[in-house]
Amino acid sequence: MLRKHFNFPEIHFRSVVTAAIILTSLVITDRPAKSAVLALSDDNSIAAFDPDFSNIPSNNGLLFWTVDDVNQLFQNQFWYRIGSEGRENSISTLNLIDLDQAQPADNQFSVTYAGIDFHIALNLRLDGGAQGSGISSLFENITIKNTGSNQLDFHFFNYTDFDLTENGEQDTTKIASSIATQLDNFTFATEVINPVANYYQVSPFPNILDALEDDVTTTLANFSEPLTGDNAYAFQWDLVLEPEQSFSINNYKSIAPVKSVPEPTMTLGFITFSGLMLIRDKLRKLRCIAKTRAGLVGK
Ligand SMILES: [Ca+2]
Ligand SMILES: [Ca+2]
Ligand SMILES: [Ca+2]
Ligand SMILES: [Ca+2]
Repeated sequence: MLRKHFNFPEIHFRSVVTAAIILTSLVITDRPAKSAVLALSDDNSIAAFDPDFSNIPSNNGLLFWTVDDVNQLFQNQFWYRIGSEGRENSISTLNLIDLDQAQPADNQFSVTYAGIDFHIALNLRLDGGAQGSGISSLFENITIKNTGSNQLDFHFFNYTDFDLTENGEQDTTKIASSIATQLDNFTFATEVINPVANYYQVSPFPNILDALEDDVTTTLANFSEPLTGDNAYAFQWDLVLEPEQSFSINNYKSIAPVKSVPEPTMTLGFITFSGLMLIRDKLRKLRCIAKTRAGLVGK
């Protein structure tokens, strides 16, 4: 059973003002020193992604996301499985073959991993809001390419554990095939994905993380009822890729203060409905970006 602990002492979140200082903070915590932790910063927001493998499952991938110095995220990472049977593995177990964080673009990076007969390219872009606004968004584009000469039966998972307002215990989470929402008294998080997932699930932490890390084949359960407590959720895409074929996924995660939603005494259902009103615009934007990306993928 995994035990949850904060990835970093809070003092480091509150004292950092630049990505460079984050890197210094990382080195002096008890997390093993990593030369390649990628810091993202934009306006009121900071996030960090560790592209290297850690044998502590919750220390892989995106490790925090602070908005106005308040951390909202415990972990966001990707797992995969080849074939209909066998175990899943974190993408950080693969060979990191490319890493690009072009300066001065502190708010984005891309990493590419290579497995046997496939590549996974991950692009992350952080867009913080004005200082004090409590608003932030994180855009993820993932491209999976079959680099072999045979058909590839590929299963891809995006796992997300928001702990809103620095504590997940009072968070309520709901998920469906193309959207997840989570809120507490202060913060509202939404994730919109494109294309729609084949499977999805919300469960108390660490059930999904355990399932992604064990030796048993995992298919998410499509459990979507709202859950309150320290939850995590995941989406699963099942793909069949022909040789040289690529598949692109776009995920749009956003954070906002509950007070910015124009109704003071709403239920989760109502907020979800409000969120849906915003989604049309987001999906339109995602399709637009997906088309642009698709143009790049074939090259
Ligand atoms: Ca911004
Ligand atoms: Ca909370
Ligand atoms: Ca499993
Ligand atoms: Ca949580």
